[in-house]
Amino acid sequence: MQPKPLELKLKVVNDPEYVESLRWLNGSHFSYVVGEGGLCGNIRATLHGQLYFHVIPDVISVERRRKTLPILLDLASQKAKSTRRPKVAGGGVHHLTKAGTPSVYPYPRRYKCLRSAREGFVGYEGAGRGSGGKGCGPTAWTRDHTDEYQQLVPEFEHFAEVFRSHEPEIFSLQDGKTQQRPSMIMGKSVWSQAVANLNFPMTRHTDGNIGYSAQIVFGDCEGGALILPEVGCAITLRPTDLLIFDGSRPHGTGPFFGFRLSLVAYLKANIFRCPQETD
Ligand SMILES: O=C(O)CCC(=O)C(=O)O
Ligand SMILES: [Fe+2]
Repeated sequence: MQPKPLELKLKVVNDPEYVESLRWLNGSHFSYVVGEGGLCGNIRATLHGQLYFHVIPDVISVERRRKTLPILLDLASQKAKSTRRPKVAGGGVHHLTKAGTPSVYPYPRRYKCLRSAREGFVGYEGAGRGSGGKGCGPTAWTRDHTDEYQQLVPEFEHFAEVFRSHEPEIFSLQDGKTQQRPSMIMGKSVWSQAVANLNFPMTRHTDGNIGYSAQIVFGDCEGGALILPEVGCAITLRPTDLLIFDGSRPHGTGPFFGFRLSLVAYLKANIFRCPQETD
């Protein structure tokens, strides 16, 4: 039996003192000193009675991490054709910043970002951008790495099983949605796509997702909390933790030193604009 999580009732932060305590690195990238109220451990938090996040401990075993990490490193080292980096990787002064100008970068002089920052997408693209403009099919990495993809699927299924056992009602709503596009879902999970972010300090952003996302963090780093500015929380995930959170709420990554790889699985809204499957 899992120990009961600490239940938190969150409030939207209107506190000027808290806002003061976030030192903005630029228009959207905040600095947060972990230790000043950072959360860690077995926590379930709600806002107005709705689940905001749930940190579930002891989910990712050493064995699972050992198996998955090399695949995720490969995934994250792709040269993404379209990248969110210019929008959300931040600029200005950052602990790890060197004036990196990756080739995918449209305005090399306007932004500075981490030379080592990488991201790669696994699973399925919805309608619209991505997949070379075609959309509605597997991501390039998924198409080219069938074996590796098949090895990742049980991980997403494992996250989904943990999600189901801890949040059965929310899970079943999301599961119901996925039944409309089963061939665009990663295995028997409730997510259509995932991103591996390597050394990628995301600025404040929201993702165009439906329902709840799942996140794990690998690495050897100091800092790197997931910051939820709307509710004044910063969560530091341990290597064994699974985080279930609503990616449509604002979030971003605090600064960190060292190696950090995060994997976020989500259900993209645009898969529901793909043609209906017929059987
Ligand atoms: O790396 C993180 O902590 C956040 C990642 C994220 O928000 C995303 O990939 O959309
Ligand atoms: Fe995100």
